[in-house]
Amino acid sequence: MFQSAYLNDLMARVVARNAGEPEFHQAVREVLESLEPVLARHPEYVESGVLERLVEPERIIKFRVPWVNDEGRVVVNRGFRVQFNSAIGPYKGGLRFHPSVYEGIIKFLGFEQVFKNSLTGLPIGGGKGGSDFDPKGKSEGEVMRFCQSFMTELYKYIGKDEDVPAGDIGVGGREIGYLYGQYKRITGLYEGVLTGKGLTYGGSLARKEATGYGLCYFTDAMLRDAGKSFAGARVIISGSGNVAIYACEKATELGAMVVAMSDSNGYIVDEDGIDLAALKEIKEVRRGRIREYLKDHPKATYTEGCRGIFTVPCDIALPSATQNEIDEASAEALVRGGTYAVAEGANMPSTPEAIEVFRRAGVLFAPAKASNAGGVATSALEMTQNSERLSWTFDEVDRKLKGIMENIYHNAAATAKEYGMEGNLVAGANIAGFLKVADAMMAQGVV
Ligand code: NDP
Ligand code: 2IT
Repeated sequence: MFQSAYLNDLMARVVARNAGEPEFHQAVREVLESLEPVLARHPEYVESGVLERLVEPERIIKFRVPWVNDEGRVVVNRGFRVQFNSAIGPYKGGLRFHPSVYEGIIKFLGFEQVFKNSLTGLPIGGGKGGSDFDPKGKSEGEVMRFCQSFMTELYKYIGKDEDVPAGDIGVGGREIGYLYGQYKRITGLYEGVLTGKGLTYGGSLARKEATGYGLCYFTDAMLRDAGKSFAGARVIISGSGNVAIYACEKATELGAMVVAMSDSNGYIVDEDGIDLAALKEIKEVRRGRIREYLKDHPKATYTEGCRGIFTVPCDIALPSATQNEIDEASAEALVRGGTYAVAEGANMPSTPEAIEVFRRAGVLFAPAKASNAGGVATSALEMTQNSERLSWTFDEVDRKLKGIMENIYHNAAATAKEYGMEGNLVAGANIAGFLKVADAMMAQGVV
């Protein structure tokens, strides 16, 4: 329940108009809760219908993706692109390939992306897409044919100044390559229509590392403000994909010991610190399962079930797998285990009840749309390099990324303080992200 009757009514309409999409409702509710004090100060946003427009995507594209598997059978998946908001730039956001994908997941991700992209300070609007295709267990040929079919429909709606997709769960360098090849083949355009590209065809150095590194830069700024640091800290990271791997790399470089990581089947604990070279070999090269880590690390342990990782005692937790992976019970387990900081690498990994547990326990909490913005920020830097037809060095991109993440932290912290909620980065990030988009929407009239 909100204090404002207007927000109660708006939320009820969002739920009714988007029935059966709980993740989308959750994302919208959290933002609206943060905006309550803003609307009290700025009735003009209500009068201009900014919020009604913000919760409705500008466009939703939904399409059939037919392809032929290795047995010669026709398989039909569903493709989506939600072009959520273009007030401050072309639609920008990743593509997720995972069997759990449906419209509600893409809408929640697209909605979050609008505010995240605003926080980066760069000119990018919000969008998200994907498919219920499961790349797991598929051959190279199957993945390629699926990507080609997906792009054969998607290409009609995207372009370097229109909508620029990238990776997310199940979409990494390999998939981006196949998607890019098909876009170029159909349109004849060699343009920066996707980010996360390979380095030989327009990709940016440090994009692969950016989300994980950026998460650690943000967390480092938050910890330092509280008189703490990664040095000597015990860290757990859920997931073992793109975000988790490079969060592990940077946290370790900053002096932390990462003792546990997971995949959707289970988690490993290595009290000597995760051997990242071995994990990369399993996950990035062989596309294997995390339990294979035990073969060469007999002292490590593997436990079935991915949620158990949050019972491993740690100082800092970096959830970097998927939405709602930390529920109330997991949050309580973390607090019991001594966790004093949680920074979200994944999108919306903590349920509202979990966030409430952290708040009550005084845990430093970095919300996803601020702390994982380094990936999309570096995607925007890739777009800039593509427009310039130049490529910057790794250090140049990494330095800019660090500056952007520190800036997001200070902006979110200062905004929270300005609205009388010092230390509440959820509110600070939501409000700061909202203000830029709302002002741009007001300036552009009712569109
Ligand atoms: P990857 O596909 O590279 O890795 C995903 C990891 O999370 C894998 O270890 C996977 O395990 C695990 N995982 C996925 N779904 C589930 C599930 N339902 N339950 C338990 N574990 C699961 O994806 P990314 O690392 O790119 O993305 C991880 C998170 O970070 C997502 O929330 C994404 O939206 C977010 N993110 C990604 C960005 C990027 O640049 N890539 C940028 C900002 C946010 P398994 O292999 O067993 O499926
Ligand atoms: O959730 C995200 O911010 C991403 N998956 C990255 C999007 C991008 O366009 O790089």
